[in-house]
Amino acid sequence: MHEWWKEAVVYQIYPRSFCDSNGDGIGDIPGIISKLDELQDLGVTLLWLSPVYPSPNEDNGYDISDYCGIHPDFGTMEDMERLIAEAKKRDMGIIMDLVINHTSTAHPWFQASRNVESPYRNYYFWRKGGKHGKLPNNWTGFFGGNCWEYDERSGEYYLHLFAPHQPDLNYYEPRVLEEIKKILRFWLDKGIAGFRCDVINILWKDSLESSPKKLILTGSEHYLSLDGTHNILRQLRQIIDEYNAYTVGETVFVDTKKACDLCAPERHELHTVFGFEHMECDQKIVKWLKTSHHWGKFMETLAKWQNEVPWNTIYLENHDQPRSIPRFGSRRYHMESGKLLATLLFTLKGTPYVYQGQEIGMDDFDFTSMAQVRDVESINVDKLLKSAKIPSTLRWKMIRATSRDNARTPMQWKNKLGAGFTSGTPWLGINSNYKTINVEAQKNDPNSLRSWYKTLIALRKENPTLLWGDFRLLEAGDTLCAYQRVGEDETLTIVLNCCDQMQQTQYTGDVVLSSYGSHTFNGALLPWEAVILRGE
Ligand code: TEU
Ligand code: CA
Repeated sequence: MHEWWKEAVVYQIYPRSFCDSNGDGIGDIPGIISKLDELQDLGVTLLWLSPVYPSPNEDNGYDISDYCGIHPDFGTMEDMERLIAEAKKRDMGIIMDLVINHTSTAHPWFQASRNVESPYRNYYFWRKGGKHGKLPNNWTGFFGGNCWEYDERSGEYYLHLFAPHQPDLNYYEPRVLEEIKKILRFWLDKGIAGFRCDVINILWKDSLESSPKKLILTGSEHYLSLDGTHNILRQLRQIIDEYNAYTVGETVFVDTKKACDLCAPERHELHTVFGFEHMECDQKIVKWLKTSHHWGKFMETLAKWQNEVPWNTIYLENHDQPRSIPRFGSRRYHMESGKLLATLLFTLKGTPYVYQGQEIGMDDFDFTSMAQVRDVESINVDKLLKSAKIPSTLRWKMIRATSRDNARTPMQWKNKLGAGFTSGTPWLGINSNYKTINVEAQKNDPNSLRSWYKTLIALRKENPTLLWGDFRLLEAGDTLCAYQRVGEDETLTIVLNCCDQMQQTQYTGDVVLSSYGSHTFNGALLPWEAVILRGE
């Protein structure tokens, strides 16, 4: 089926870091509106906004205190309505971040639930501890450490799989899901196109028993992709379908089988999921232990998802991951490898996601110490490593390579103080390379990375083979990858030279596009060159 969201090109906005309209150093909704023309020019059709709701910002908005409001830092509900309308005028839809595994501790439900007698008590998981400060169970959380916090007022602990300020909602209490359904309708009635559903496959906890498994994420067998979650998703999907809206679930620790259980069309749960497997190819056990990146393994993983999941999301970056060029490409061939990564993004089968700044090749942060880092996860991990007596130079090396702040530095619009992001002091340091890497410098340059994104987006929109053609892997090597998209009356062959050297290959065909702009092809590829060929 050719549903509308399969043809979409999604652009993720991290609002705090996108565009600041009033000089307070924080990106905002009027700032986003002021950039809609630029986004339309790029060709993207759906905008996913990371959370813009009221929040104490312990985890930059992923700790929500009011699901039906707008954080004053970002503007007003009128601004939000204007954004939806202005986007619509430009044929763009908006998807909101739906964070319903947990709320903020500042949410009125949680505040009420601290009272043992309150009808809201059961909205969260409250448990007594044992003697001598023994916690209710031995689970460990996503940001490291245990996941119970003691509340003086009620004399019990509450469960939080993320930061202590993010208490998990208890879906055993049926009223919780009823509240969530109302929230869905509230936003869908405002005309949004769908939701990106935060850590959506961990909603249901089957028990709070301790786990014999002592490794990473102890206890996770009690909440990863369980039947209770599938059941909740089917209920939410009914509302989504009433509005012909779209959902993409952020699903942690899923293999292709589990992914299919969450997004196969006949199951009526999510439309698509974000898998993590390709993003975990360069890590050992946990994300803070990086190993080198190998294209062979990376491409094979992508190919596995291409072959086994009915419709994929294609992404190489988001607000939780370091930037893609230094990670999968080459600093030496910055622009060239950026173009190759873009080619991969738009020629695989699925709905592509571009994260803000990716289209101009934004780099990881250039901070020099922990003092500049704001990410709650990095700060936590640094503390944990410190208590394990890991020396500060090694700690910094790990944080630097993995911190989520790498992707959260402000958007680089112009070569001027504040990078065109803000006229004030930015909430997070701007990368000093804004002078050369910025939208203005690339916008009118036909050879820029941004122009290459534009070219590929335009090609994908008009080419049925790139949209619907079957995927067939030809080669997954550490320096050379090739695959085909097989359409009804044409076959496209995509060849990627994933290294700093030139390479002679056996591939032939007419050039549809080359990232070096060449029109002929004799099998030889320049460093990080990507070509799309017609014919086999
Ligand atoms: O992320 C969930 C998640 O599992 C990871 O990507 C997480 O951020 C971390 O890297 C685990 O090691 C989502 C959001 O994308 C993230 O920004 C939030 O912090 C998190 O949920 C909690 O809401
Ligand atoms: Ca602002």
